[in-house]
Amino acid sequence: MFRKNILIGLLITSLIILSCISISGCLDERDSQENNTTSGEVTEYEGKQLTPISEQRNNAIEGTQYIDRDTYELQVYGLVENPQNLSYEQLLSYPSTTRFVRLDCVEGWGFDAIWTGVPLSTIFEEVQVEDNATNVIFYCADGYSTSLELGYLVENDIMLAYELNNVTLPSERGFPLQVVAEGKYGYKWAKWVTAIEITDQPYEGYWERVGYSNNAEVGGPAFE
Ligand SMILES: Nc1nc2c(c(=O)[nH]1)N[C@H]1C(S)=C(S)[C@@H](COP(=O)(O)O)O[C@H]1N2
Ligand SMILES: [Mo]
Repeated sequence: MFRKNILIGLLITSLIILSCISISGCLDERDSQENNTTSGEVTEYEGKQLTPISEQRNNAIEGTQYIDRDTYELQVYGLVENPQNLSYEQLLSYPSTTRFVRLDCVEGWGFDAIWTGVPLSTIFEEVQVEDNATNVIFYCADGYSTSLELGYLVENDIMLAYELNNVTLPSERGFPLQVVAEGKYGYKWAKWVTAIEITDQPYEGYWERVGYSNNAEVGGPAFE
């Protein structure tokens, strides 16, 4: 009789422990299951719905690049008075800007997000871009490259983003930096940027070289 009571007691105790574990597991996951987001990620900004990072597409030419934050440097050179290699910490230390921008891939898909980063004009001031400069080339860790006009970047206050939907850019999304080329097709949104060259020549990047428009204005022709 005594042994039977102990056995029943043990059984009840273990049932209680097991159910506690499963309930707390459910509570932890409930947040991210409801809206399918990474922890800390925001899903709305100034009344606009954002696309969860998990639902944003990634079609990079060589797959995800993994960049070490501690050894990373952004090289900025070309038609500048003061070429610089900027560390990740230096990039984070500049005044940041945040805004809602939609990415539209030329293939017809897209997503809405908020981006936080450093305005390129801040970096241009830092390196002292020369007066005759007209174009900016972005080189990436996967061998990808693209270019944008200096005037477009300055006039539209285009940023190099290090955060997406309020979280640090995940590696698959371009850590440490992605160009938020507002109003331009996705192939201008260079990810895993490692170098920026300032030039006075037009430049054709990876997709531009095979015929995609170098202007790349969203809504405009894909090819030129
Ligand atoms: N380094 C690098 N950047 C890149 C690409 C790439 O292949 N490599 N693809 C471009 C294209 S075609 C698009 S549509 C966007 C997609 O950006 P996302 O991964 O943020 O969705 O990244 C752009 N930037
Ligand atoms: Mo794209």
